[in-house]
Amino acid sequence: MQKIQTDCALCINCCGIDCYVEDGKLVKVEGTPDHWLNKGEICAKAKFLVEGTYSPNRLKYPMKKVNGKFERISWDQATTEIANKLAELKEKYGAHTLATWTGSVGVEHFEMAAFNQRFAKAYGSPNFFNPEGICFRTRILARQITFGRYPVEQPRNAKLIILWGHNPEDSYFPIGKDIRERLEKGELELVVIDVRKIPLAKQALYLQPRPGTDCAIALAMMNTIITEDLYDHEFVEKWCEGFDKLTEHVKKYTPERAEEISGVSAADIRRVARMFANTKEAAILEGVGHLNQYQNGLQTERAFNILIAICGKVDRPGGWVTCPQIRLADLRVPIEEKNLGYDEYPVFHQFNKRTPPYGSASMMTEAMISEKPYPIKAFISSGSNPALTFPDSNRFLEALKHLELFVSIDPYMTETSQLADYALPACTFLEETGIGGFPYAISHCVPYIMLRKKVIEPLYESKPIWWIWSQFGHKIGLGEYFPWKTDEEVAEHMFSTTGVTYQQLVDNPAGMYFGEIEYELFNRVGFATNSRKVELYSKEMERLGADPMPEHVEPEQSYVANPELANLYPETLLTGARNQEYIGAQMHDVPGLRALMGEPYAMIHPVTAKKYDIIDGEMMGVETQRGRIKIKARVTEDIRPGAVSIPHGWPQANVNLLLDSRVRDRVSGYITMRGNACRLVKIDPSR
Ligand SMILES: Nc1nc2c(c(=O)[nH]1)N[C@H]1C(S)=C(S)[C@@H](COP(=O)(O)OP(=O)(O)OC[C@H]3O[C@@H](n4cnc5c(=O)[nH]c(N)nc54)[C@H](O)[C@@H]3O)O[C@H]1N2
Ligand SMILES: Nc1nc2c(c(=O)[nH]1)N[C@H]1C(S)=C(S)[C@@H](COP(=O)(O)OP(=O)(O)OC[C@H]3O[C@@H](n4cnc5c(=O)[nH]c(N)nc54)[C@H](O)[C@@H]3O)O[C@H]1N2
Ligand code: SF4
Ligand SMILES: [Mo]
Repeated sequence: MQKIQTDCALCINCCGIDCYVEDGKLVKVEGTPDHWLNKGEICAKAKFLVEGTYSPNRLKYPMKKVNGKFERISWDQATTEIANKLAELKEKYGAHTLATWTGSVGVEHFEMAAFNQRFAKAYGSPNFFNPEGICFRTRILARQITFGRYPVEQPRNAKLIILWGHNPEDSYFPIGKDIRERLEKGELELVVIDVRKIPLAKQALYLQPRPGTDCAIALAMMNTIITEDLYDHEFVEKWCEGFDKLTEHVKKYTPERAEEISGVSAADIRRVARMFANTKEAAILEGVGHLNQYQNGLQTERAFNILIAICGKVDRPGGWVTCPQIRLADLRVPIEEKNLGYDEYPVFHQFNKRTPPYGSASMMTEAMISEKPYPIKAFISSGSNPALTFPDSNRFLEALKHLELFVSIDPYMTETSQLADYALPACTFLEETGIGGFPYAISHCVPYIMLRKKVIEPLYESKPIWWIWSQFGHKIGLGEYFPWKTDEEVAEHMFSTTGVTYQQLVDNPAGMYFGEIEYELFNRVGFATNSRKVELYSKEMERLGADPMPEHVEPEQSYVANPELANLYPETLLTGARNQEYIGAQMHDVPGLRALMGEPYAMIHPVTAKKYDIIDGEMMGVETQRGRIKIKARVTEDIRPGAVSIPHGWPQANVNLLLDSRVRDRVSGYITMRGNACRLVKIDPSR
């Protein structure tokens, strides 16, 4: 049996794994014992990587839809026909008629996003979309607004962690494991602020807010910290811009007012504020997307930034620290044309004249449907399953009807691939050599890179993602942009700007770790904002038409903002809390994982259940203005009364049928995935 050390690209954590191969077949997966991150452990998903890889749901060959049915075709035919159609559509509608899309896999599979963008932009279209338009960009942008750079959580050095809208034991397995271990050793104090009483909350000071009110809590914590003179005077005086304005601004956010808004007691708010300000090594550890995917998401993130800043916890051990970033080669081709969303969401697209290389996802479906500002007629999705994961399936399905070409590239025959004109089989990360590890510190990870090694030969006719985009390129006359011939050449090129060679990564199979953090970096370089200071008050946000300091804004469908709607839909829908067993809509067909979590369920409190006469385990309806799904009830004390928490990505209970992509964060344009008004419906068992 051969052992191949590589990284697990199933999720953003990128743990180290040892893959065992016998006769060319993957037979076993274990954690790499000396990997700095997961130290030999792997989560439920990775334990079933063998079953997942050899799933009967693998897409074996390129398929073309003919008269509503898929037919097997050759790669040559598929790529030639798609290239010809793209050329025709460009002629007819202009290059911006192409939209390309990649999902969460495009975040940890670097070639995927790189080649996707390279093709779209070489073709002449600005329309590249990815999770940056719905998932984690808001947290990055808000921190760039505040600090001029992107400091991230450093939980391993913290003595106090506020887990704020984040359940890492499910979503960030190695971080969650670390937190639990340190808690058990007594090295750590924990505060959990979450609508659900997550397992870690049982060993923490636990605060349970009304959904979407976290910004008010953060503002009231600032109120306490300033009133009680607990802030870091030296840091504030030297490094913060707008403290006087902030002091005035937060006066109205007394803990008592925040209690009225959030339901968390004023005493608890004061207590947490004091603990946080008085613990030197303390950090807010928040969800990657969760609170950003509320209607006041960007401003909530700004409030967290400001809390960190006035307590002097930036660029200091255990707080939020600036990590060195490893820059992979940039494969993007420059393009002048504006992104979709540029005018509608100026903070997102124009902050300090920095234009992101992707459009607002919510505008993509709108443009397909309205043909404004121009028709989008071609859509290529890779590494994503938007038919299930796009936060408003109805809108996504409606948008598809307007297309003249729809291609889905995925190792599996997904719900999205089923709808496509062409379904093309991609390799899984185990079947191609590429970039591994995580060179950019996006969340609470530190940058490190690995060689993601080919473990097995591509199954069936699967092809590496770079090869597929390159074929489109060669066949449409853009061959000069795609000179690479092998996985290794691509990886070598992408590593060429990192200062690390391909050979060094071959020699260091557990990866190379660039964790050297310069504390108090500000003393050397200041902050990269216009004022060179931390901007508590952002003039640039004000110029772009947004509040310069965060305010509490009610989710527009909350019972406070819209009592009439609440008469019909009195409960609050929360979607997408992660389960360790699954990633996005993936792996639901893996028997080993199904044995652990066989079906989706909606968490509801006994008080909510009683109101509708629903018992634990019963199938019930959940309805919003957008639609209805049927799902099993899990009745538990571990959720706030009135909240209904449903995971996303399940075909038999697709929660995205309940969301409305027109309900958005007005600053970032993010589609609201939580805080929507809903109701439960007792299903008559006799019907
Ligand atoms: N209601 C609701 N909706 C949500 C969310 C929510 O919280 N609530 N969360 C949102 C967020 S944050 C995100 S990031 C998105 C995620 O949305 P998606 O990215 O669409 O989610 P996945 O189902 O993980 O899709 C990834 C796809 O990539 C495929 N894949 C895996 N490996 C490879 C590979 O190597 N090559 C190729 N070509 N394909 C590969 C998988 O088979 C899978 O089909 O969902 C969003 N949708
Ligand atoms: N196993 C697994 N891991 C994943 C993923 C996956 O699909 N599966 N997806 C990956 C992706 S794409 C992303 S973006 C991240 C997402 O990761 P996160 O955004 O960190 O999501 P969770 O860790 O599930 O934690 C979110 C918590 O927020 C709570 N919450 C909901 N509403 C509120 C509120 O209004 N206030 C407060 N305070 N809490 C609230 C929920 O109850 C939940 O416990 O995870 C990544 N990791
Ligand atoms: S948390 Fe699990 S799925 Fe994610 S990288 Fe680690 S082992 Fe793989
Ligand atoms: Mo995400």
